[in-house]
Amino acid sequence: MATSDEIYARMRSSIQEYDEAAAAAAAKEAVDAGLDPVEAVEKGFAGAIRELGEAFDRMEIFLPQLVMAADAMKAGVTVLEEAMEASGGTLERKGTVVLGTVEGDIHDIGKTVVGAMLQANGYEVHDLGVDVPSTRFVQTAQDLDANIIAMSALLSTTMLYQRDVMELLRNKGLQNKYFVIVGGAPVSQEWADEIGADAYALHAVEAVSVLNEREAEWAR
Ligand code: B1M
Repeated sequence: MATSDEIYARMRSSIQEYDEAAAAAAAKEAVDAGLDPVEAVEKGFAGAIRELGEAFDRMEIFLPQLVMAADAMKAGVTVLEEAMEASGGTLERKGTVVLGTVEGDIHDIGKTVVGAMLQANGYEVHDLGVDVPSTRFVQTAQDLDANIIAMSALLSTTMLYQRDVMELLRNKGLQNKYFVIVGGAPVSQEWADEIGADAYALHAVEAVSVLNEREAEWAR
């Protein structure tokens, strides 16, 4: 049986080689070995994709290669996501979350990991996908009578749409109706404070712990 480090190494090289089948196989190996799926995303796939992002920044690789690497990562994350969801299958549903990546932004891997983790921890998650218009976050939260709006942004240009949603909520007098949590690589606690969001989380595990700890603020 392979060790966890060997499995993580296979996960990393599947991304570096843009190999979807190898990424899915390595993820399956991680699940079969009983590794924690979220830890496997971080220790296996995430480091490799971030390194490729930096290589893209230095113009050592081109966008099609980054896309192929992201596709490989998605194939692997899909396998791990199923494992995360399965582990939450018997839990009682907690709050209802409307989740998405903000307008103009098509990065969906981190958002999907956050959604799967929330689901695995008992939250009912409505994932609106990527490039979600600000009005859709608010309208869906109203339609579903949700407790929480969760917004991901990976670009410093698109994080501004998180502020847009906050303004929309204030204009509609809904700022106290929903608990808003924001996250994504360029997002910080300072930004969350500046736009008046209720919470910020650095990663998926923290998103769960923040919402669990602050249940009194979003439960109605
Ligand atoms: Co893009 N991209 N990208 N990209 N990409 C970044 C974000 C970038 C930092 C890369 C770089 O230049 N070094 C840079 C942004 C610079 C900036 O604005 N500061 C960038 C750029 C510039 C672009 C394009 C503009 C490139 C171009 O066209 N010239 C373009 C934009 C397209 C668009 O959105 N309109 C673009 C496109 C792409 C791809 C399509 C090739 C691909 C995305 C594919 C996909 O998602 N299906 C891609 C990728 C893969 C990346 C990097 C390399 C990796 C992102 C990722 O998946 N990480 C990224 C570099 C980086 O992040 N260092 C980069 C793994 C994932 C598990 O982590 O998403 O951070 P992450 O999510 C974490 C946490 O952030 C947090 O929890 C997650 C799990 O722990 N989190 C939350 C996320 N959302 C949260 C929400 C929460 C709480 C926590 O609460 C609600």
